Amino acid sequence: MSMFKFSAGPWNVHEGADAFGPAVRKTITFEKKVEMFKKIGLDGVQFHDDDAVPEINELNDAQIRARARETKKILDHYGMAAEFVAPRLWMDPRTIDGGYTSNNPKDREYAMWRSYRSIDIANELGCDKIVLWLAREGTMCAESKDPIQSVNRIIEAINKMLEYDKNIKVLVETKPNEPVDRSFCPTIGHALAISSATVDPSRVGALLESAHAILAGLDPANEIAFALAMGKLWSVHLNDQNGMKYDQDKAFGVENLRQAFNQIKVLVENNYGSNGEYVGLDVKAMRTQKDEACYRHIENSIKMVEMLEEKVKNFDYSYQQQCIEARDYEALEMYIMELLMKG
Ligand code: XUL
Ligand code: MN
Repeated sequence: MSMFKFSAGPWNVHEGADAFGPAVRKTITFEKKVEMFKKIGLDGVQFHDDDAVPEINELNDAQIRARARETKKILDHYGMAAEFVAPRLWMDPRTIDGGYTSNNPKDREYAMWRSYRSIDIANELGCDKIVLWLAREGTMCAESKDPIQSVNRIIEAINKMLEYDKNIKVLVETKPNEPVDRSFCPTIGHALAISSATVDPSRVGALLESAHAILAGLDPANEIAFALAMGKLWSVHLNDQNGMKYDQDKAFGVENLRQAFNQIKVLVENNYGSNGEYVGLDVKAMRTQKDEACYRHIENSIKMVEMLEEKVKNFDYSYQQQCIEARDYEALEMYIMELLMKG
């Protein structure tokens, strides 16, 4: 039994289309996904604004709130909570050049409209967290945006959200690239610098995704630790990633077990979750997976977390101390290997 609450997003169960091929699995309704999420042991659902309110662009503010209340009813029916709402600022023709950092003022206005509506939706769903994955807030052509003005535009956008709602918290989900070539906010350190430059740093924190840290050439456990040290780790997206290539969103721990162990170790040791934070999973099923087994990657990720929690419980801290005192890190390293490989 895990000490953590788990969440996932409806996009984590998908039809399997990729950049080179069409869908291979049937579409599953939102309600069915929520029902299955509950069954496999999740406690919360992560939302993009249009996951909660489909066709959001076609609706007025009151209609958006009403539609969000319908979604809330489904959550309530299955005893599930909403973890966060994230404005989807990368799909619309008005966000081709980014949202908050677009060179077009009309597009920036649209990005704010989606952000305010995300806050309205969060209020209807009973959650106080807005996640900003700054998907296109960067460049494909380095000279196409002023990098200083762009950072300031991100800060300004967050300030407007903080002012729009005095209770809402903003979590910046960092990622160094994809879909852009160069992001303006690639790592947790960047997110926290942005936080400190806003009108209310106490309401701006971070979400660390394992794969995104790996894409930045960083160790996800240390990124988690950095945010924890600053009291700013308000969510995580645990998953895995084979090296610095496209964003893979593999099941947690399947590529680098030691790195996964260290993520769970730092979360457990610091009592992550004691303020209601979720262990979010942002994992993608392999395209080869058949319809009937298309939740397996989420189930496997939960299992990996649980098994690694067990390893942390069995971790011999006095032996660690002994190795540190003797400065015998080879012995410590071998101890970790044995801990992870023995039954
Ligand atoms: C993209 C990613 C997103 C965010 C939510 O890489 O991780 O799914 O987690 O917008
Ligand atoms: Mn993510």
